[in-house]
Amino acid sequence: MGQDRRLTRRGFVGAAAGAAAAWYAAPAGGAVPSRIGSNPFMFVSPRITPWVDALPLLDRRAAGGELVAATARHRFHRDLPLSPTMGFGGQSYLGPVLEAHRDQAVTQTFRNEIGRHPLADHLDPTVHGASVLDRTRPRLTVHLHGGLTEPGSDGHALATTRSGGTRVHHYGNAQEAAGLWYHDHSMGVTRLNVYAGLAGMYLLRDEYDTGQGTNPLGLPAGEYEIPLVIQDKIFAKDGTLQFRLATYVAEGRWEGGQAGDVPVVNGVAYPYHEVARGLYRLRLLNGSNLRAMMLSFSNDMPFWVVGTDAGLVDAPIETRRIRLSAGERADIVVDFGALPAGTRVQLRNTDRLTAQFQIAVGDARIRDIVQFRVGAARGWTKPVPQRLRGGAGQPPALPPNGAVERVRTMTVMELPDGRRWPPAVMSLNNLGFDTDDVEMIPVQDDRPVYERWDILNLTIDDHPIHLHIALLRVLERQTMDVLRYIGANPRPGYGRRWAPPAERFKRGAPAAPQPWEAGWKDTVYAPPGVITRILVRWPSRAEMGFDPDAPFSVPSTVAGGAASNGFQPTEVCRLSATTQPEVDQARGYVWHCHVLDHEDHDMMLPVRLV
Ligand SMILES: [Cu+2]
Repeated sequence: MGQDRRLTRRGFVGAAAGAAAAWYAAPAGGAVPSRIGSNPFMFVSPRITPWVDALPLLDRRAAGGELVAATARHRFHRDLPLSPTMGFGGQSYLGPVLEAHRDQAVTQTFRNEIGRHPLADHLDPTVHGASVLDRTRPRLTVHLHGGLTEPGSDGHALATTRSGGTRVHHYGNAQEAAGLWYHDHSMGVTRLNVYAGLAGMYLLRDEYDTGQGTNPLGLPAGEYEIPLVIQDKIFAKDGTLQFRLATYVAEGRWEGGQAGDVPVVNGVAYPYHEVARGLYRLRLLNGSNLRAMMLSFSNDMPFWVVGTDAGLVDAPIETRRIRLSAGERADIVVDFGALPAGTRVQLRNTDRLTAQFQIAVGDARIRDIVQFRVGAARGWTKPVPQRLRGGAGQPPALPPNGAVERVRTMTVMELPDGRRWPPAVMSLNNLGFDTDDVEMIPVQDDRPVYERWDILNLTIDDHPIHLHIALLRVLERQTMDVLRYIGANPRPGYGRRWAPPAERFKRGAPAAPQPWEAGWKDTVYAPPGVITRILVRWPSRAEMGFDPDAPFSVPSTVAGGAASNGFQPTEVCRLSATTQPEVDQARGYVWHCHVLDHEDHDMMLPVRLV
């Protein structure tokens, strides 16, 4: 394959279907699988008894001060042994729920005291940014997902520390109450660091959504407000945490995506929780690497969405299901008071992995996730609020969509890479993270800037797209003719922007967003073969109160490590001379796919606000 290899119709189909077919034909990677079920291509966890461990209620503490990330040992289930893991703030897995208040700035120091990586054997030193050093001296950089954060505190993927290092972040908290979360974002190892435990929730409060029982919105609070970090895991034959999923990919090779067969909530597999008869506010986070979940209750009871990624909706939205991609959050109110004492009801997932994933890897299923046991005691007996915005004692109603100043077309692709195994690299706009072709956003002093982004998912996989520092609203989705689009627009070599407009290739009528996608978000589901149109709101300089393009330091040793592994995703890739090999400064933010395995390799691009 030469430098001008084009992604022809045949080439593109080959990138997806061909890869799956090739993987089938490949020999297993040398290591002996620990346990294989009916599908010889995937690992299966030992059978685990559900509903024997209580749901852990995560520690809460005020944001600010020092949070140490360290290696630990954690028990995911009564019948499983201690697993090597990572956690923040002395927790053996995940971190405490940090609580902050609007406009009360905090200084949050993250200290890296991580020892040998608990998933060292799974680490692939050949993907972008990773090196063998990450096995013994893992990197850390912490991103506050959904935060309006100055660039040097945003947890840029290259702004990492190694063991012993600290990084001081300033969080202005100059934004509405919302359920944010913090997690590692280190280039090339994010999927392993988060899977091992480096994530936590960050509840931002304001004068309306105070988190107290007296809150003017009438939302359940105290013991009736429960953060739920939902994830999926695989456990090895010996019961310890495993990352590797596919038997035919050698251990220590990037696998394309990780989906487990055991649900873990707040760090425990199949937990139960005893609830009083009344309303509960559940702060849901899909903290999985890849898996999207369609969540409902086993008795099909309705519940109410009161907030999405970035804050409250105007009024509670009654629904019986809600879909969360990896990285998305939902703020829901559930009425256990309508159920008789003694009722047991499970929060469950009815979504399946994509057909592509099932063919290539297998259908690792997650169904019932957490069991609620309704007791006799009365709990939060106030009614479900009628409205959440626009009234007295409420934040202002959501504004109408601002006028779009610019439309940007973005492509989501999976490209063949014959020199790798598995033979694929993930890409946005046919570019890699080191591109010089940086998205430049002209921000204004005194008003936000609205753009429309048309995200074209040209693959047959799901990709949830996350923008740092921006807010977004889902406008509509429309099917497109991917093959005709590709045929009509020859793709240049990797590393040159390729995102032609798709107007001529749309099919059928646009579909409105799902009811649970109302309000401000920061992560959006981009389904395969679909144009996902979003309104992107870039904050004004006045709102930010900082220079969004201020340079910040990046340890050159880390960057050097990145360059020294010789990452070259395809024959036509050239690492940018301006950012490699010795970087000591960086600017701006990133946008990326929130499948952690994808952002690690190399579905993440820079963006600058200028
Ligand atoms: Cu993706």
